Amino acid sequence: MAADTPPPSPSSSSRFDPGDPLGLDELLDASDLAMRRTVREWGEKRVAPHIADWYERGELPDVRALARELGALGALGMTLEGYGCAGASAVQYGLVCMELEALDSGVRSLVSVQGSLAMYAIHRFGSEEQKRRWLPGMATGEIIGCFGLTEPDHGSDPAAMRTRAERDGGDWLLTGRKMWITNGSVAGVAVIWARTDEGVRGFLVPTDAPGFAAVPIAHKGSLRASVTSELVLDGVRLPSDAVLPGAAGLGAPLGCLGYARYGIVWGAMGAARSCFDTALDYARTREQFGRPIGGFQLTQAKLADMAVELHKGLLLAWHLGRRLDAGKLRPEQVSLGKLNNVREALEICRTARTILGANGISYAYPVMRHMANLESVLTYEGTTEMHQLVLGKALTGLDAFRG
Ligand code: TGC
Ligand code: FAD
Repeated sequence: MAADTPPPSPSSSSRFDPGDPLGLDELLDASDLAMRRTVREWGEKRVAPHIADWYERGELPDVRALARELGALGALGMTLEGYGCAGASAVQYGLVCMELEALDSGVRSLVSVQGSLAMYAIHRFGSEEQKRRWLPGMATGEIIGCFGLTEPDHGSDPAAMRTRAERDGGDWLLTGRKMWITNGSVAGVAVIWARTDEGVRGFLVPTDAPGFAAVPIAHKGSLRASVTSELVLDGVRLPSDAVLPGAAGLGAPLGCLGYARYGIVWGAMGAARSCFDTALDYARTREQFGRPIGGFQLTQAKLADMAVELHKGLLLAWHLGRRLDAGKLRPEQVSLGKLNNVREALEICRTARTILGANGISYAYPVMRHMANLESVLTYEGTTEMHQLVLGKALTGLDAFRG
């Protein structure tokens, strides 16, 4: 640059886009944008017109057809290589999670559990035979998977799990209960984590095995358009090759949570975006005291703060995605992302709710539904407190989990 050329300075020569105020789309390449567009268009046609009704009725109807369509989009196990999986980047997976959660956290949950938990566990810890048996059908959505770690009495502290697997001749016998299991009642295969004499091991349980039962959990005030179940394992007999050979110790199931938590970092911003867009539109058109409520300074302060947190959260998600694609993402960094983005997404949804006034509590708008969903998202895949403690331990070197 010539000595007399002034350095670039902020100017208003480029357009300000209220949907992308930081110009973050410039961080995405053509295939990222194409993937986002494809999933958004699918969701607008297939899910958006019905989701409020499904949610109110407390069901995700025709979940098997939905899973097959998501499989056809390449969204199931999409970052995995081989076995019919798309081998996409972590950033693309994040964008898909965001589009799906902008529809409803339940749709993103279906995909997270299928791909990032069940398929990931088989891909990472399974034998070649297990991978060939399960993964191609799971990638197309023909087979739905679930992931059973949480128990009725052991959620944040899975190290204390009671579900047990014992050797019986050449077989394994599984006994115990798993609670709050997404996809449980519609799964063809359950990845079950159980205590054994050799420590925690993972088992692939075909859900038609005698002694296995999945009981849907009713009366939920959140994640209503999602299948959530209790799993009962009453002496389920499995052949010796049902155990995941590469998974030994609690590190195995905890190691599976990384990808799913990363997807939530993006997904939560999808729910927040939907609430922000709804609130902005409402603020421009709803009139009180003779003018649009978006013209009041207090409403503008809310919208400005929401936009700041939404786009900071997206920048954080993209940064973590780039680190994941480069093989440099640490679990503590995932904790930071999940902690921040879910907490801020919930705050954005709550603020949107206030902008909509009484309409904010109506299912005619998506805000209350997203807000209630995010209460589950705040809890599953590690509660806010667990991620604070993970970060606290990394910062201080002191483990505060056990007092
Ligand atoms: P700790 O001694 O810290 O760890 C035991 C072993 O695990 C390793 N490890 C991890 N590895 C990879 N990624 C992580 N995030 C890991 N966290 C721990 C660790 O290095 C160690 O390995 P090794 O080789 O030394 O043995 O274990 P701890 O018992 O002290 O527990 C730590 C704590 C509290 C962080 C952990 O228990 C935890 O994350 N608790 C939260 C449980 C949780 O998140 N459950 C999620 C269930 S699945 C779900 O919610 C699905 S919802 C899906 C949807 O619908 O979207
Ligand atoms: P608890 O562990 O009992 O915690 C209760 C409260 O105590 C929380 O606020 C927690 O942060 C706090 N607390 C606990 N220990 C400490 C501590 N040491 N210090 C400070 N505070 C502490 N699990 C699966 O395995 N698979 C699934 O597919 C799945 N899907 C789910 C779907 C939904 C809709 C929901 C709601 C949950 C799902 N879960 C699933 C379970 C989820 O992972 C657990 O609910 C979560 O890990 C928390 O466990 P808990 O509910 O038993 O709460």
